[in-house]
Parts: sequence; C-alpha cells; structure tokens
Amino acid sequence: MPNQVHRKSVKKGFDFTLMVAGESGLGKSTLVHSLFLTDLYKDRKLLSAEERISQTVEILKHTVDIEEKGVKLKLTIVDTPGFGDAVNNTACWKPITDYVDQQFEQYFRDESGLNQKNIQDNRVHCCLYFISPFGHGLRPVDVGFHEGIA
Ligand SMILES: Nc1nc2c(ncn2[C@@H]2O[C@H](COP(=O)(O)OP(=O)(O)O)[C@@H](O)[C@H]2O)c(=O)[nH]1
Ligand SMILES: [Mg+2]
Repeated sequence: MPNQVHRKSVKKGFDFTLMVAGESGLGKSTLVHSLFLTDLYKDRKLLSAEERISQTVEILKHTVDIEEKGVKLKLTIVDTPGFGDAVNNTACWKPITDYVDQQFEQYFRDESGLNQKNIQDNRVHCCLYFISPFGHGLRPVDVGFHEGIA
C-alpha cells in the first residue's frame, strides 16, 4: 500500500507554490529569477527588455516543470509588487493576502466538488518574506502583512 501510494504520487507529480513578498527594492524578483528561472533563458544570449527584471507592479505567476530522478514537480513562483510604492500605503498588502485566501477558497471548493481527481493545487505553500536591513526591526507594513495573512 505505501508503495502504491508512493508510485501514484510520484507519477502524478507535485504542485508547489512559493511566494515572495515584502518591501520594494529588496531583491525579491532578482532572487527568484536567479534561483529558478535563469535556465529558461539559457539558450539566449541577449535578454529582451521584457525579460530583464523591471519593477513588479502586479502579482505575477511563473511556472516551471522540474523533473528530478523521475519525480515531477510543478513549481510556481508568485512574485508580488513591493510594498511602499504607492502614495497611500495603507493596506497595500491587501491584494496579496486576498490572493492567498482566494487560492485556499478555490482549493476548498474543488475538494468539495465532483472532480476531485484532477484538482490543481494553486495554494501558496510557502512565503518568503523580505525585511529591509536598513530599518530598525519591523515596519508597519510588515506587521500589517503578517496580521493580514494570519
Ligand atoms: N547589491 C545587490 N543588489 C541587488 C541584489 N539583488 C537585487 N539587487 C538590485 O536591487 C534592485 C531591486 O531588485 P528587485 O529584484 O527588483 O527587487 P524587488 O522590488 O524586491 O523585486 C535591482 O536594481 C537589483 O539589480 C543583491 O543581492 N545585491
Ligand atoms: Mg519585484
């Protein structure tokens, strides 16, 4: 039985979603690009303007299919706009915490639905939260995000 379950999940593969969040300009986009997405462009010498990292202004999803030792992984990276860019930064984390909630609700709906075999798991499994090294501890946006996500 454990072997069957094991074989089945290995064949089907896994969904894993990593989100990065935090203040603007801390290197979130750069980190995810250099960790996971560089080999997507390895054949090309010149990067187009689009591929160069520009300021993130909306929630962006990149998906890469990775296969290692026969195990398939569908890795999704969710890059988020930095906090503190707008004139009014009150609740600037709201779109991001809403996104996380929506993915959970969607999964919950699918799980209670009829087609439970082919559910795509888009929930955010892990969030890397960036903290500015220049501040003294946490800023109000950091605390707000944490409370919003809890
Ligand atoms: N010195 C240095 N600069 C970095 C590093 N990572 C990113 N940057 C630069 O910091 C700026 C902001 O990076 P970006 O990835 O857009 O930050 P984001 O707003 O958190 O997504 C860019 O000009 C990057 O080239 C790093 O590790 N060291
Ligand atoms: Mg960014």
